[in-house]
Amino acid sequence: MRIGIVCYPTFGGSGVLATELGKALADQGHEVHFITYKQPARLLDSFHERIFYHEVNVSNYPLFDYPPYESALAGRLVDVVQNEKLDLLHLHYAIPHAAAAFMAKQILKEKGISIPYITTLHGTDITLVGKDETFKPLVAFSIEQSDAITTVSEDLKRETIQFFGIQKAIDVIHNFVDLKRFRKHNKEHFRKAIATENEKIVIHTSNFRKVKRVEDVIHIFNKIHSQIPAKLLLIGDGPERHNVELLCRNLGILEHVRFLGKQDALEEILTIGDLFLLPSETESFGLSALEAMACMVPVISTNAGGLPEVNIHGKTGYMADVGDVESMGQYGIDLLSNPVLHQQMRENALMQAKTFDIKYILPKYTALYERVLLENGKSDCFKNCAR
Ligand code: GMT
Repeated sequence: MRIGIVCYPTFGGSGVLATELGKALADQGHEVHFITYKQPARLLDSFHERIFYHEVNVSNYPLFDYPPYESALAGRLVDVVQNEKLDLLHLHYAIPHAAAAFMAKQILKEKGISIPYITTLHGTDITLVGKDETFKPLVAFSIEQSDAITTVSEDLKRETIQFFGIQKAIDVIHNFVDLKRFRKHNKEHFRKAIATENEKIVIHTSNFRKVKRVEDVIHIFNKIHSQIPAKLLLIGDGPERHNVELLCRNLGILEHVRFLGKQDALEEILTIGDLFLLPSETESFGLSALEAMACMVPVISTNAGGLPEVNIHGKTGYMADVGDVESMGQYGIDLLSNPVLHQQMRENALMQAKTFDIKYILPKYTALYERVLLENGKSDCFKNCAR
């Protein structure tokens, strides 16, 4: 198949997932075209003969206080579909990708070209941004017009139906992890460099947006640290970073907290972790928790959104209500002070992560592509185009 993937090229979960999916499809012999405004972060380190990148350039004409990205994307989609003879488009994140794909599809139809599009909803496009009344009519319409819709959790499917009243069937295809990359490595030297006194290592990774409640991470860590010698590694960056640093300073724990910024080789850091914290306000799935679990790191998270589909309370870690930092801190103490329980949870975390192995999830996407192509009378292209 020749597949066009549209995503946000940043370090966010939806962009990461879309890029890893594209790489896996290319490994299987499909031709993958990324269409976005910047080279996706996880594509930068590799070259693949079947992966192509098409940049969307938005004119910065002085009249445009708000450069029309959606129109530029629609125009680029028309061009790429037509010239690269794409079979289908797969959009990650509804806003503004689904609307741009709808426009492109209509334009191409006039030219006698049929291009089905699949929209994968990742979470904040529905739970936060999608709930902005300004976006609602366009988001609801362009999702509904998709040839297929997927969500990354059962919970997000429920939310989407409830809020947008979507009538079309929604397939749930969970996030996946590449267990060959995310696994426990022996990095004792790195661990010793960070935890010079053999402290426990607690990790959080996110884009430091409000929804992640990174200040709660600090309060949870503070409670753990009051009883167990520990270090906190914070990976990622974003708007809350400054407040978080200030809070660490006010609590007098800054020397036990390391801000590592954005990191590519996440697996090398996760592998030295004893505990992963994800106290988000909402989380449609929680890819970062899954990646930690694959590295045998138990997770303490909230029970919001799709997190209970990933983190199993009392087995792979613990969950508590949003904002309940006391309980999350106490769970951390219980876990880190009990080596037998800790080891058991490490193993359970890996077992659970294995159920989301890319080898189980990728066929769900390819089966969906096949179905959509068949429904659109493009069965030949499915048979002929896999190389
Ligand atoms: O976590 C973020 O804020 C980034 C966001 C994104 O869209 O890039 O991640 C969302 O998509 C991920 C991949 O499907 C999910 O694992 C995350 O749970 C989801 N984030 C939220 O729902 C807050």
